[in-house]
Amino acid sequence: MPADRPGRYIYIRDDSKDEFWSATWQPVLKPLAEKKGQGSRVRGQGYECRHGMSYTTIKSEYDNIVAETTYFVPLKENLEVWLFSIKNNSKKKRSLAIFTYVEFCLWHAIMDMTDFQYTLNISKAVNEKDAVYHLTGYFPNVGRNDFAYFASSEKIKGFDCDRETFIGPYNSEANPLAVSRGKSFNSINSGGNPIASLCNRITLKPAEGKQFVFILGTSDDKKEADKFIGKYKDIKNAENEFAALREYWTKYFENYAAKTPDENVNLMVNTWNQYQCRTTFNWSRSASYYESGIGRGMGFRDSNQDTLGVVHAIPDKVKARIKELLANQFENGSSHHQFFPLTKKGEKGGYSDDPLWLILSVSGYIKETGNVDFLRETAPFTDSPHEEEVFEHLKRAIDYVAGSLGPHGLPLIGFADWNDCLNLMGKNKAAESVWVGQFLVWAAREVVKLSKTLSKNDDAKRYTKLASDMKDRINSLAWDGDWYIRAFDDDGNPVGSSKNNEGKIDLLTQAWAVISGISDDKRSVRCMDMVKRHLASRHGVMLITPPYTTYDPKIGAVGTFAPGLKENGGIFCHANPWAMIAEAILGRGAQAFDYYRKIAPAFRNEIADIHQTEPYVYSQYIAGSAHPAFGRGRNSWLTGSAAWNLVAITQYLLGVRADYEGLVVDPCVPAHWKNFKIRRVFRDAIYDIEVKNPKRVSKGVKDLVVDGKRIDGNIVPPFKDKRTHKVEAKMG
Ligand code: IFM
Repeated sequence: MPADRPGRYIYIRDDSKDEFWSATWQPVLKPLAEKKGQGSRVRGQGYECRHGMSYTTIKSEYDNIVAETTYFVPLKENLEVWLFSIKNNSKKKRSLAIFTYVEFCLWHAIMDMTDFQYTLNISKAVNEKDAVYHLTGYFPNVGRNDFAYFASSEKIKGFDCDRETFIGPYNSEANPLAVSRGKSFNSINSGGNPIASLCNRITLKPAEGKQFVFILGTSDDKKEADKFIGKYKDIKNAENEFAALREYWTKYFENYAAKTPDENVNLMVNTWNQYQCRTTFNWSRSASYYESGIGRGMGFRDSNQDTLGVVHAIPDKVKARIKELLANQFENGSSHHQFFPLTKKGEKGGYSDDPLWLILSVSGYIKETGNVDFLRETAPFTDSPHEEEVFEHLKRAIDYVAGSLGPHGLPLIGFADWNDCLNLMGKNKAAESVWVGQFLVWAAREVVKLSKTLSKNDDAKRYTKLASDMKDRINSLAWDGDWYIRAFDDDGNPVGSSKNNEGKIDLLTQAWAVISGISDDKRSVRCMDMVKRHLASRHGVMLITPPYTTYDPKIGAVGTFAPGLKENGGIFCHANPWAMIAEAILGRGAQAFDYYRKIAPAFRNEIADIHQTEPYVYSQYIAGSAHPAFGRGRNSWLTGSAAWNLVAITQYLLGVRADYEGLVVDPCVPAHWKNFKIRRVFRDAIYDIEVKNPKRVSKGVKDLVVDGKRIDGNIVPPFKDKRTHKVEAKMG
């Protein structure tokens, strides 16, 4: 049974009472002292857990002993610090033993699962001074000699390196034998399951406290490991590293900060949403609580989208990531679906939308930085070392998608498009995606703008025509009467149409009709009204309705999910921002904001018992109305929801977005908002923007004053002068 057990614990033992508990409540589950108003759902679970930027602090109290541990990874070191403090709040002297415990993995995730007879016979962990070294890292076929280590800042009184010995034959992590008997076994590990447990003993007078630093690191150089062990003997070094981490995040957030009338919005855009964006950028979909790190690497479409959430803060890292992504494109313009972060090896293909996401990330990077020269830099292909200019890569992406059309002249859907589970292709190889057609129009128009910047007029003409033809085709073939259909199946029948019994309407083709600009005003309003009527719910906008009730091989994996879950009628938080953006383009600020607040985690804190996932990061989806757990979030953290929600709120609702010519100020907010402020770093200058809304409108900037001078239009030019510029925008 999978359980919330991270395999890293601190046990505290009162030797005079032969009693022990854990500083983090789990895994011993001893009833801890509750604080007034703490509101724990389980009696005795009175600990406080605070998550901040790159750290977690857990505080607890048992029998007047207060323990607090802050966990973090220093900025430039391959190790985790546990800054542990313990205080005696009782009136008596107390003799305590601190047992730490770390369970190691065996270095090679696949062999750990498929050939553990091997790994369990090569494991090795030993004690040296105040540390345990886990030396299993040698795999001849991997050719690396990494090891892990765990160390205490204080002299230890005992250790264990072997799990079975420490835990005992019939015990568990809740009552390890070494802890319950009050003494380490001093076991080493030579084959079997390696762990590191260190025992420190202290005596605390009343009101006396003590601090420890425990470090858990990995290295391939013993000297380096020992250097860090020495460094963290001094608590000050841990405190300094923690301060440096805080400083890092303070600086990071200085790139964008908003002050709006809504505290939940401020909380999301200024810290948590940006923080989640940075996490998804780092990890893509490769390893998390939900992803084991083996099956999924850096998603090609995912990583391209993830750049949107961080490009304002770390443009150079974004550029480097785009280069990696470009190198996963084939010479024919198609691309791998994912690649692995360590080996950089790509795999899988056949997703019809993948190639086009490159245009999103490259154009986003250029809009932010103004670095048009990037288009002239070169990158290789995944199937050829031959290098071509970035611009050429983008053209090939478009040409590939535009050259893979089906019977209606729409893009073939391939294995799937953005919706991984809409697998329509059958023996005719004829299924087509209307949404990829819309996305192609958006991408081609972006490439037209880039062509013009490079004075490539023939390209500009060619892609203008391509976009216009595709737009006309979609409008003549895919308008269902009230909304756009989603696709044509392998036999040419519509999917996402009023004619279907299930999956009658799909959010994607409505929102993207507006975003790509293919729909006229009438159709835009109509299809988004239909989104509200059929897909909007009190917990957010569902992806499709009604969900599929059975698996139909002609429709694909979407029908394997219970109705209301994931792509089968779930509230996909990744796709909801597209509804927000579409509503903002239509100028309907109240509706756009309503969609925003329905899924933004901070607003869902009030219903945390229903939502269940963390109230500070987006989940991939929230269960839709067809599911008994309607409103329950799932798969938090590594999801495109992070970047797209940040784009929707900052660029389309608060409305300040980077464009090729400068910073566009184009807010669309609830009409009752009086004013709000944004401070943003953009191309080597700082912009202090104040938006005033005296007429209480939702959209439209009437006056734009930059450094006291009125300017035409709503684009603030890039000053690139490292100075602060005051921008006043009056809506009306
Ligand atoms: O578009 C995908 C994404 O790449 C991974 N998560 C699910 C989304 C929708 O299928």
